[in-house]
Amino acid sequence: MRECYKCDKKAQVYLPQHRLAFCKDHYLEWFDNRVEKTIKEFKMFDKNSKILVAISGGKDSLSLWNALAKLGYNVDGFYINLGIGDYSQKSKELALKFAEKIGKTLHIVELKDEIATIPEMKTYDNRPACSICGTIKRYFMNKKAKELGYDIIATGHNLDDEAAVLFSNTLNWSVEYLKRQYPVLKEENGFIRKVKPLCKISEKESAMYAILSGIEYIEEECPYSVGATSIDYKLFLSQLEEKSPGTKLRFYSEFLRKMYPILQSYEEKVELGRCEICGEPSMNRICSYCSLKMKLLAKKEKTV
Ligand code: Q46
Ligand code: ZN
Ligand code: ZN
Repeated sequence: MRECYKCDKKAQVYLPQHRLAFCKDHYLEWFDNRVEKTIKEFKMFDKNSKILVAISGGKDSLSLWNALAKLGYNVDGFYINLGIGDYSQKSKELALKFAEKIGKTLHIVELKDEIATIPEMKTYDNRPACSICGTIKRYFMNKKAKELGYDIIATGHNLDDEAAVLFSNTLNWSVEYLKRQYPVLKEENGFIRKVKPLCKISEKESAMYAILSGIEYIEEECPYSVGATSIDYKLFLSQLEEKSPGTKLRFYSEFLRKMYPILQSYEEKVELGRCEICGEPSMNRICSYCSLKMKLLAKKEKTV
Protein backbone atom coordinates (compact mmCIF):
# COMPACT_ATOMS: atom_id res chain seq x y z
CA MET A 1 0.00 0.00 0.00
CA ARG A 2 1.29 3.44 -0.93
CA GLU A 3 2.05 6.20 1.52
CA CYS A 4 0.47 9.64 1.30
CA TYR A 5 2.52 12.02 -0.83
CA LYS A 6 2.23 14.68 1.88
CA CYS A 7 2.53 12.76 5.18
CA ASP A 8 3.46 9.30 6.44
CA LYS A 9 -0.10 8.00 6.70
CA LYS A 10 -1.35 5.20 4.46
CA ALA A 11 -2.80 6.56 1.22
CA GLN A 12 -6.54 6.12 0.69
CA VAL A 13 -6.65 7.58 -2.79
CA TYR A 14 -4.36 7.02 -5.75
CA LEU A 15 -4.57 9.33 -8.78
CA PRO A 16 -2.77 7.56 -11.65
CA GLN A 17 -3.05 10.51 -14.07
CA HIS A 18 -1.20 12.74 -11.58
CA ARG A 19 0.92 9.93 -10.09
CA LEU A 20 -0.16 11.07 -6.64
CA ALA A 21 -1.40 9.18 -3.58
CA PHE A 22 -3.06 10.84 -0.60
CA CYS A 23 -4.50 10.11 2.82
CA LYS A 24 -8.08 11.33 3.35
CA ASP A 25 -7.22 14.80 4.69
CA HIS A 26 -4.58 15.51 2.09
CA TYR A 27 -6.85 14.32 -0.70
CA LEU A 28 -9.59 16.74 0.38
CA GLU A 29 -6.99 19.50 0.56
CA TRP A 30 -5.66 18.58 -2.92
CA PHE A 31 -9.20 18.70 -4.35
CA ASP A 32 -10.02 22.11 -2.83
CA ASN A 33 -6.69 23.48 -4.08
CA ARG A 34 -7.33 22.15 -7.57
CA VAL A 35 -10.74 23.83 -7.66
CA GLU A 36 -9.16 27.09 -6.44
CA LYS A 37 -6.40 26.82 -9.05
CA THR A 38 -8.95 26.32 -11.85
CA ILE A 39 -10.98 29.33 -10.65
CA LYS A 40 -7.82 31.46 -10.77
CA GLU A 41 -6.50 30.00 -14.06
CA PHE A 42 -9.68 30.95 -15.90
CA LYS A 43 -10.41 34.09 -13.83
CA MET A 44 -13.85 32.73 -13.02
CA PHE A 45 -14.75 34.88 -9.98
CA ASP A 46 -13.39 36.22 -6.71
CA LYS A 47 -14.38 36.49 -3.07
CA ASN A 48 -16.70 39.45 -3.79
CA SER A 49 -18.78 37.55 -6.37
CA LYS A 50 -22.27 36.28 -5.54
CA ILE A 51 -22.29 32.71 -6.82
CA LEU A 52 -25.16 30.32 -7.37
CA VAL A 53 -24.32 26.64 -7.82
CA ALA A 54 -26.73 24.61 -9.95
CA ILE A 55 -27.55 21.64 -7.73
CA SER A 56 -28.81 18.32 -9.06
CA GLY A 57 -28.30 16.34 -5.85
CA GLY A 58 -25.50 14.34 -7.51
CA LYS A 59 -21.86 14.04 -6.44
CA ASP A 60 -20.48 16.75 -8.74
CA SER A 61 -22.78 19.63 -7.84
CA LEU A 62 -22.70 18.88 -4.11
CA SER A 63 -18.90 18.44 -4.10
CA LEU A 64 -18.57 21.75 -5.92
CA TRP A 65 -20.86 23.52 -3.45
CA ASN A 66 -18.92 22.02 -0.55
CA ALA A 67 -15.52 23.00 -1.97
CA LEU A 68 -16.57 26.58 -2.81
CA ALA A 69 -18.09 27.07 0.66
CA LYS A 70 -14.91 25.67 2.31
CA LEU A 71 -12.76 27.96 0.18
CA GLY A 72 -14.69 30.93 1.57
CA TYR A 73 -16.73 31.93 -1.47
CA ASN A 74 -20.13 33.57 -1.22
CA VAL A 75 -22.16 30.71 -2.63
CA ASP A 76 -25.75 29.46 -2.48
CA GLY A 77 -27.51 26.62 -4.29
CA PHE A 78 -30.20 26.47 -6.96
CA TYR A 79 -32.30 23.38 -7.52
CA ILE A 80 -34.92 22.75 -10.20
CA ASN A 81 -37.45 20.09 -9.31
CA LEU A 82 -38.01 18.40 -12.67
CA GLY A 83 -40.73 16.17 -11.26
CA ILE A 84 -39.10 12.95 -12.50
CA GLY A 85 -40.68 10.55 -9.97
CA ASP A 86 -38.53 9.06 -7.18
CA TYR A 87 -35.37 10.40 -8.80
CA SER A 88 -36.45 14.02 -8.33
CA GLN A 89 -37.96 13.46 -4.92
CA LYS A 90 -34.82 11.85 -3.55
CA SER A 91 -32.44 14.34 -5.14
CA LYS A 92 -34.43 17.28 -3.75
CA GLU A 93 -34.36 15.79 -0.24
CA LEU A 94 -30.58 15.26 -0.42
CA ALA A 95 -30.01 18.76 -1.77
CA LEU A 96 -32.07 20.29 1.05
CA LYS A 97 -30.29 18.17 3.65
CA PHE A 98 -26.91 19.25 2.36
CA ALA A 99 -27.88 22.95 2.30
CA GLU A 100 -28.90 22.66 5.92
CA LYS A 101 -25.65 20.87 6.82
CA ILE A 102 -23.46 23.65 5.41
CA GLY A 103 -25.82 26.43 6.50
CA LYS A 104 -26.44 27.87 3.03
CA THR A 105 -29.58 28.84 1.13
CA LEU A 106 -31.03 26.51 -1.50
CA HIS A 107 -33.36 28.26 -3.94
CA ILE A 108 -35.90 25.91 -5.47
CA VAL A 109 -37.95 26.14 -8.67
CA GLU A 110 -40.84 23.69 -8.97
CA LEU A 111 -41.38 22.95 -12.66
CA LYS A 112 -44.93 21.78 -12.05
CA ASP A 113 -45.79 25.32 -10.89
CA GLU A 114 -43.95 27.07 -13.72
CA ILE A 115 -44.84 24.95 -16.76
CA ALA A 116 -45.17 21.16 -16.21
CA THR A 117 -42.98 18.28 -15.03
CA ILE A 118 -40.61 16.69 -17.55
CA PRO A 119 -42.65 13.44 -17.76
CA GLU A 120 -45.82 15.47 -18.37
CA MET A 121 -44.13 17.54 -21.06
CA LYS A 122 -42.91 14.37 -22.72
CA THR A 123 -46.51 13.32 -23.29
CA TYR A 124 -47.12 16.51 -25.33
CA ASP A 125 -43.77 16.83 -27.09
CA ASN A 126 -41.89 14.41 -29.37
CA ARG A 127 -38.46 15.80 -28.67
CA PRO A 128 -36.11 13.75 -26.45
CA ALA A 129 -36.69 14.46 -22.74
CA CYS A 130 -33.11 15.74 -22.34
CA SER A 131 -33.56 18.31 -25.06
CA ILE A 132 -36.71 19.71 -23.39
CA CYS A 133 -35.03 19.50 -19.99
CA GLY A 134 -31.87 21.26 -21.21
CA THR A 135 -33.89 24.18 -22.62
CA ILE A 136 -35.81 24.55 -19.38
CA LYS A 137 -32.81 24.28 -17.07
CA ARG A 138 -30.80 26.86 -19.03
CA TYR A 139 -33.77 29.21 -19.05
CA PHE A 140 -34.51 29.09 -15.33
CA MET A 141 -30.88 29.15 -14.25
CA ASN A 142 -30.28 32.34 -16.18
CA LYS A 143 -33.56 34.05 -15.30
CA LYS A 144 -33.73 33.17 -11.60
CA ALA A 145 -30.05 33.87 -10.91
CA LYS A 146 -30.51 37.41 -12.25
CA GLU A 147 -33.79 37.94 -10.37
CA LEU A 148 -32.20 36.73 -7.13
CA GLY A 149 -29.25 39.10 -7.53
CA TYR A 150 -26.40 36.64 -8.23
CA ASP A 151 -23.51 37.41 -10.63
CA ILE A 152 -22.39 33.90 -11.50
CA ILE A 153 -23.79 30.46 -12.12
CA ALA A 154 -21.40 27.62 -11.37
CA THR A 155 -22.19 24.15 -12.67
CA GLY A 156 -20.68 20.80 -11.64
CA HIS A 157 -19.57 19.71 -15.13
CA ASN A 158 -16.46 17.60 -14.63
CA LEU A 159 -13.56 16.58 -16.85
CA ASP A 160 -15.40 13.47 -18.09
CA ASP A 161 -18.38 15.59 -19.14
CA GLU A 162 -16.21 18.17 -20.88
CA ALA A 163 -14.00 15.59 -22.62
CA ALA A 164 -17.12 13.70 -23.86
CA VAL A 165 -18.67 16.90 -25.26
CA LEU A 166 -15.36 17.85 -26.85
CA PHE A 167 -15.09 14.41 -28.40
CA SER A 168 -18.62 14.59 -29.78
CA ASN A 169 -18.11 18.12 -31.14
CA THR A 170 -14.84 17.05 -32.76
CA LEU A 171 -16.35 13.93 -34.32
CA ASN A 172 -19.02 16.15 -35.88
CA TRP A 173 -16.70 19.13 -36.47
CA SER A 174 -19.29 21.35 -34.82
CA VAL A 175 -17.14 24.44 -35.06
CA GLU A 176 -19.77 26.79 -33.55
CA TYR A 177 -19.95 24.61 -30.43
CA LEU A 178 -16.18 24.09 -30.27
CA LYS A 179 -15.73 27.85 -30.40
CA ARG A 180 -17.82 28.20 -27.27
CA GLN A 181 -16.48 25.21 -25.34
CA TYR A 182 -14.69 27.07 -22.59
CA PRO A 183 -15.06 26.80 -18.79
CA VAL A 184 -16.21 30.43 -18.62
CA LEU A 185 -19.06 31.91 -20.61
CA LYS A 186 -18.96 35.66 -20.23
CA GLU A 187 -21.93 37.70 -19.08
CA GLU A 188 -23.39 39.40 -22.15
CA ASN A 189 -26.64 40.09 -24.00
CA GLY A 190 -28.78 39.22 -20.99
CA PHE A 191 -26.85 36.05 -20.15
CA ILE A 192 -25.34 35.73 -16.72
CA ARG A 193 -21.71 34.58 -16.41
CA LYS A 194 -21.44 30.76 -16.31
CA VAL A 195 -18.45 28.82 -15.02
CA LYS A 196 -17.32 25.20 -14.60
CA PRO A 197 -14.80 25.02 -11.73
CA LEU A 198 -14.63 21.17 -11.85
CA CYS A 199 -13.62 21.06 -15.52
CA LYS A 200 -10.21 19.63 -14.65
CA ILE A 201 -11.49 17.15 -12.08
CA SER A 202 -12.54 13.68 -13.16
CA GLU A 203 -15.80 12.00 -12.25
CA LYS A 204 -13.94 9.50 -10.04
CA GLU A 205 -12.10 12.29 -8.23
CA SER A 206 -15.33 14.11 -7.55
CA ALA A 207 -17.03 10.90 -6.32
CA MET A 208 -14.09 10.22 -3.97
CA TYR A 209 -14.28 13.76 -2.64
CA ALA A 210 -18.01 13.41 -1.96
CA ILE A 211 -17.55 10.07 -0.19
CA LEU A 212 -14.56 11.17 1.90
CA SER A 213 -16.33 14.42 2.84
CA GLY A 214 -19.36 12.46 4.04
CA ILE A 215 -21.66 14.05 1.45
CA GLU A 216 -24.87 12.12 0.86
CA TYR A 217 -25.64 12.31 -2.84
CA ILE A 218 -28.01 10.61 -5.24
CA GLU A 219 -26.24 7.67 -6.84
CA GLU A 220 -29.00 6.75 -9.28
CA GLU A 221 -28.81 8.38 -12.68
CA CYS A 222 -31.81 10.20 -14.10
CA PRO A 223 -34.00 7.58 -15.86
CA TYR A 224 -33.91 9.62 -19.08
CA SER A 225 -30.10 9.43 -19.29
CA VAL A 226 -30.25 5.76 -20.35
CA GLY A 227 -29.02 5.29 -23.90
CA ALA A 228 -27.50 8.79 -24.27
CA THR A 229 -24.61 8.81 -26.77
CA SER A 230 -22.54 10.83 -24.31
CA ILE A 231 -22.41 7.69 -22.14
CA ASP A 232 -20.79 5.76 -25.03
CA TYR A 233 -18.24 8.53 -25.50
CA LYS A 234 -17.46 8.56 -21.79
CA LEU A 235 -16.97 4.80 -21.83
CA PHE A 236 -14.68 4.98 -24.83
CA LEU A 237 -12.58 7.79 -23.30
CA SER A 238 -12.38 5.87 -20.01
CA GLN A 239 -11.00 2.84 -21.85
CA LEU A 240 -8.30 5.06 -23.35
CA GLU A 241 -7.66 6.56 -19.91
CA GLU A 242 -7.27 3.09 -18.41
CA LYS A 243 -4.55 2.26 -20.92
CA SER A 244 -2.89 5.63 -20.79
CA PRO A 245 -3.68 7.65 -17.63
CA GLY A 246 -3.92 11.38 -18.29
CA THR A 247 -5.47 11.05 -21.78
CA LYS A 248 -8.72 12.86 -20.90
CA LEU A 249 -7.00 15.71 -19.14
CA ARG A 250 -4.52 16.11 -22.00
CA PHE A 251 -7.27 16.01 -24.64
CA TYR A 252 -9.28 18.72 -22.89
CA SER A 253 -6.46 20.94 -21.58
CA GLU A 254 -4.57 20.95 -24.87
CA PHE A 255 -7.76 21.83 -26.71
CA LEU A 256 -8.17 24.86 -24.44
CA ARG A 257 -4.53 25.83 -24.80
CA LYS A 258 -3.93 25.24 -28.51
CA MET A 259 -7.23 24.99 -30.39
CA TYR A 260 -9.64 27.27 -28.54
CA PRO A 261 -7.66 30.48 -29.28
CA ILE A 262 -7.48 29.61 -33.00
CA LEU A 263 -11.24 29.01 -33.14
CA GLN A 264 -12.00 32.51 -31.90
CA SER A 265 -11.41 33.88 -35.39
CA TYR A 266 -14.26 31.73 -36.74
CA GLU A 267 -17.14 34.02 -37.68
CA GLU A 268 -20.59 33.25 -36.39
CA LYS A 269 -23.83 34.53 -37.79
CA VAL A 270 -25.73 34.56 -34.51
CA GLU A 271 -27.92 37.53 -33.83
CA LEU A 272 -29.23 37.70 -30.31
CA GLY A 273 -32.30 39.68 -29.45
CA ARG A 274 -34.88 39.53 -26.66
CA CYS A 275 -37.90 37.28 -26.40
CA GLU A 276 -41.08 39.28 -27.04
CA ILE A 277 -42.90 37.45 -24.27
CA CYS A 278 -40.46 37.13 -21.37
CA GLY A 279 -37.63 39.49 -22.32
CA GLU A 280 -34.92 36.85 -21.93
CA PRO A 281 -32.15 36.58 -24.58
CA SER A 282 -33.25 34.76 -27.69
CA MET A 283 -32.16 34.12 -31.29
CA ASN A 284 -35.78 34.20 -32.41
CA ARG A 285 -38.71 36.51 -31.79
CA ILE A 286 -39.93 34.11 -29.10
CA CYS A 287 -37.45 32.16 -26.96
CA SER A 288 -37.35 28.35 -26.87
CA TYR A 289 -38.85 28.24 -23.38
CA CYS A 290 -41.84 30.44 -24.23
CA SER A 291 -42.52 28.55 -27.47
CA LEU A 292 -42.35 25.29 -25.54
CA LYS A 293 -44.83 26.67 -23.02
CA MET A 294 -47.17 27.96 -25.73
CA LYS A 295 -47.12 24.63 -27.55
CA LEU A 296 -47.82 22.80 -24.33
CA LEU A 297 -50.76 25.03 -23.42
CA ALA A 298 -52.22 24.68 -26.93
CA LYS A 299 -51.97 20.88 -26.80
CA LYS A 300 -53.41 20.76 -23.30
CA GLU A 301 -56.40 22.84 -24.42
CA LYS A 302 -57.02 20.49 -27.34
CA THR A 303 -57.14 17.46 -25.07
CA VAL A 304 -59.69 18.95 -22.63
S1 Q46 B 1 -31.91 15.55 -15.79
FE1 Q46 B 1 -32.78 16.33 -17.64
FE2 Q46 B 1 -30.39 15.22 -17.36
FE3 Q46 B 1 -32.57 13.76 -16.85
S2 Q46 B 1 -33.92 14.60 -18.41
FE4 Q46 B 1 -31.93 14.43 -19.37
S3 Q46 B 1 -31.09 16.46 -19.08
S4 Q46 B 1 -30.79 13.11 -18.02
S5 Q46 B 1 -28.45 16.00 -16.81
ZN1 ZN C 1 -1.46 12.74 4.20
ZN1 ZN D 1 -39.41 33.90 -23.60
